[in-house]
Amino acid sequence: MKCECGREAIERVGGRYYCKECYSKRYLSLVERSIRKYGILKRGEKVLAAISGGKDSVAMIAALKELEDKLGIKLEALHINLGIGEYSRKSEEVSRKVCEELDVPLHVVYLSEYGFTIGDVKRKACSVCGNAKRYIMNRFAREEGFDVIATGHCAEDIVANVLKNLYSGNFEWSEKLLPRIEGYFKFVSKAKPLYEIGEKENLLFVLSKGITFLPDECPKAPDPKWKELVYEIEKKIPGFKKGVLRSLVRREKVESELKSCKICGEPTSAEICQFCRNVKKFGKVRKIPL
Ligand code: Q46
Ligand code: ZN
Repeated sequence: MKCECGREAIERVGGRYYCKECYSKRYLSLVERSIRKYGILKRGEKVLAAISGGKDSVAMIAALKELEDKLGIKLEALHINLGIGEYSRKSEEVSRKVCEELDVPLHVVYLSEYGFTIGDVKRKACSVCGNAKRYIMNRFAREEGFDVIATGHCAEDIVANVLKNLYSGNFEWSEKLLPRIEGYFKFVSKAKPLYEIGEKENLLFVLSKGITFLPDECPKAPDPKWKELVYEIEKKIPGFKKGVLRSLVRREKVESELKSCKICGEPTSAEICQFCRNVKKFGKVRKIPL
């Protein structure tokens, strides 16, 4: 099959065949559009991209490197060696190689410097690990003067977290699910440049660019059933992922920007509330009998 440009196609996406070059262009424009739409990164920011060596974080750092001038950011990378045996050794090796290929300055921090490793943790390793990563990323970024930490969370990660929260009875809306969290107190801002991008799109991007990545899964990775569930739902309800992500962002707007409707004074996120807009649109001068 041929791409529209005449070159050999590698994949069919959204009903169109793409070659490597056209696919990379499409991917970069999707990432850029999403960064601008949600204000994920801001001009002039010094960005610390957290990289594990897996396809998602490698796709993120490669895309940010290509968009660095356009977005007006300054990019550096951080790899945390978690001490999970052979997996961590390979992760560090790949992260070093990727940053060398992309010419991105890399910092490496060893969790063992703090006196333990994730390899030592027998139960609930992921929750200890997640906490350690957040702690080290934030402390390192703040102490080294970075404005924002970028992580490679993709669309499926976020939607799977929403489902997990529902399952465990956590109905509270969490700002952790947003594309950007502004820093406060001693917390540095956090950004998810791949918020709307799927993991298959990330994989295709690193493959079409020929960038090194680590295909191995962390040996402590939990059951992948939540992500599989996201794929199952998406099959039955196309657009489900996007719908969830967009409603998370809308929800934040409603919570943070409530004002009084200019007509009736009831709370609304717009100048005029939806009810008053409906009254204007559908209303006839007809009084409801009391
Ligand atoms: S590295 Fe750490 Fe992950 Fe491995 S121990 Fe769990 S949280 S799975 S992204
Ligand atoms: Zn093409």
